[in-house]
Amino acid sequence: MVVFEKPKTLTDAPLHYCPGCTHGIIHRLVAEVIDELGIDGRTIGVAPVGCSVMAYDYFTCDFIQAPHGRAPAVATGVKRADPENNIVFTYQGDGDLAAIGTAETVHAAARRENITVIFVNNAIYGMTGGQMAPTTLPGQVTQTSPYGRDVETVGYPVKVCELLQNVDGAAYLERVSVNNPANVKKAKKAIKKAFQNQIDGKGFSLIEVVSTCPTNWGLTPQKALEWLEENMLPYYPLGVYKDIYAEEEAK
Ligand SMILES: Cc1ncc(C[n+]2csc(CCOP(=O)(O)OP(=O)(O)O)c2C)c(N)n1
Ligand code: SF4
Ligand SMILES: [Mg+2]
Repeated sequence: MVVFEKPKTLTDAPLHYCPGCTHGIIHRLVAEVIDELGIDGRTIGVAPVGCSVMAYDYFTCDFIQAPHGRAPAVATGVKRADPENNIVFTYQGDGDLAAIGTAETVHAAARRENITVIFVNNAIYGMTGGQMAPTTLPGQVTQTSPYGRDVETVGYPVKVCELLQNVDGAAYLERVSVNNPANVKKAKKAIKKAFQNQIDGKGFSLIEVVSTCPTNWGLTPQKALEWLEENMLPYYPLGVYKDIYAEEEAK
């Protein structure tokens, strides 16, 4: 008999996330992967500043909370301190990873740090009340773009997978979503591969999860999923952006 249980790597703490927020699903997928790979005793997470700042309350593994945007730098230190034993992942929002933390992200990839990055792209600064993020879509209304993001004045969204595709050190980049059950399964597979790559010493892996923020998008959970499908996915197409080992094997 298959029993649907909470992953062992999640604590009993109730999640503080808003109804319909995809952070909870992504936490669960990361925890399931840690359980299945049997790495709970040696995994260390690095929490960002953002809505997931308190991720350390929800996972049973060790956690460090990094200053805004600095998670890849902190993860680098933790990984290099004991590369054979430590399995290190960062969990970061788009404001954290693609605005204030852009340099840390790009250089950790360039150095091919053997870490796993979980990047939650919800096109907005959720925690601080819905300001425009680097990934906010053209025309998207936010607290700081009340007439819609005007690319003429504030520039174009940053596409993280496409950007890192051109960084030689990046080993594995995939963009997934958790907007329906089929995509949740694909997201888990990608997250698992990103952790397995680290176990195998393969280097920098980043999984971008196209996500919702119903609260700051001003939508119900259901409408937020529809908005994601209609607006986010055409701009941020899902798929593998880089997998150097698959490319080498195919040669
Ligand atoms: C150095 C610094 N600058 C700015 C902030 C304010 N701040 C806190 S969270 C945040 C953005 C969070 O957005 P994101 O990373 O997209 O995460 P989300 O809440 O959407 O999951 C900002 C700008 C801060 N805490 N520290
Ligand atoms: S503000 Fe947005 S990202 Fe933050 S918990 Fe609520 S729905 Fe999730
Ligand atoms: Mg965000």
